[in-house]
Amino acid sequence: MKTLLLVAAAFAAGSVQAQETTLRVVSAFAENTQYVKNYEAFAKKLNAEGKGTLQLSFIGGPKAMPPFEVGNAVRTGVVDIAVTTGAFYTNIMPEADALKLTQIPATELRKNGGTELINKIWNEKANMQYLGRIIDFTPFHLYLTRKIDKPDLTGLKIRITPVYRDFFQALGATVVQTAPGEVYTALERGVVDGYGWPINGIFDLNWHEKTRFRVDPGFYNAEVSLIMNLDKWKALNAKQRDLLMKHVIALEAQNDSWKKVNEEDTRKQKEAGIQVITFDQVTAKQYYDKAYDVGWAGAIKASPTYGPQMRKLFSRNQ
Ligand code: 173
Repeated sequence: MKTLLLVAAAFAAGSVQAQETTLRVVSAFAENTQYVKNYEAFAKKLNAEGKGTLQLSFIGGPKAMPPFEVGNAVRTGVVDIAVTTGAFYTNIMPEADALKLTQIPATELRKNGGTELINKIWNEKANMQYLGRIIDFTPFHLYLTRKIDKPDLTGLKIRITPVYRDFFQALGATVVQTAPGEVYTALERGVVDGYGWPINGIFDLNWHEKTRFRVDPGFYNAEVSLIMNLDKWKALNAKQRDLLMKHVIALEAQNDSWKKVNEEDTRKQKEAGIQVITFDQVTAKQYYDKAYDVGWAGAIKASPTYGPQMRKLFSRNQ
């Protein structure tokens, strides 16, 4: 008996030395979305290589945790990592929403100091380590159930998240914030006349059934990223961090694949009978420029220190 106990103790010590850490992951987006599918492929590769070192364990999507609570769960360490977007955790810090304003790819932000700045802010204000971006090259659009002939949303009720709030309000809309999971019902019941969403993904939750128009051009750059609790990040050893970041950077480097997804979804929208509303060239430029003007004005007002620094590193011609 005594020998057995000693053997058990030795095993326990051995497993501590081996230091396999399992990180708990949640997603603010539903499991059937492309965002989560890409995450799953990434986690599968990481877990295969990470046996004995690092494992990712997926807890669930919006049914496991409401999207707007995910940021706080990462901040406090209730979960270790999240697949989410900055718009969903502006309750932690307003800077989170500025990731939509990047005009240069995440791979370049790693080189120009952009990612470093993000991590300075995310560490300091949200107790988070920003790991990397899993969607890029993807504009947002306004989708409608009613036709407009100029960029004037007066009298229309539009579903938003913080991404679109200032812009759609500047265009005269009445706005209603909802999680993605509530959009279908809001459209079905006529509670809203439209919604903001990226160019891809409207088929995942069947919104095409309730969508008649898409307004072009798109604006901003849809952002979904992996964020991690800072204490948990610091508790990883070098080997675990390297493994995690190797896979995150590989995933980030695949963001080009979104261009194809976006082309495909644009085609599918057309096939589904969704009509495209366009404006004349001057009006279209005004619409697009207004999105950025209003977006940066909001970001700088909310964060007078970091707003201008982010603008400098995130913008193409600054
Ligand atoms: O519209 C949204 O819910 C939203 O803010 C978003 C952000 C990034 C990707 C997809 C949706």
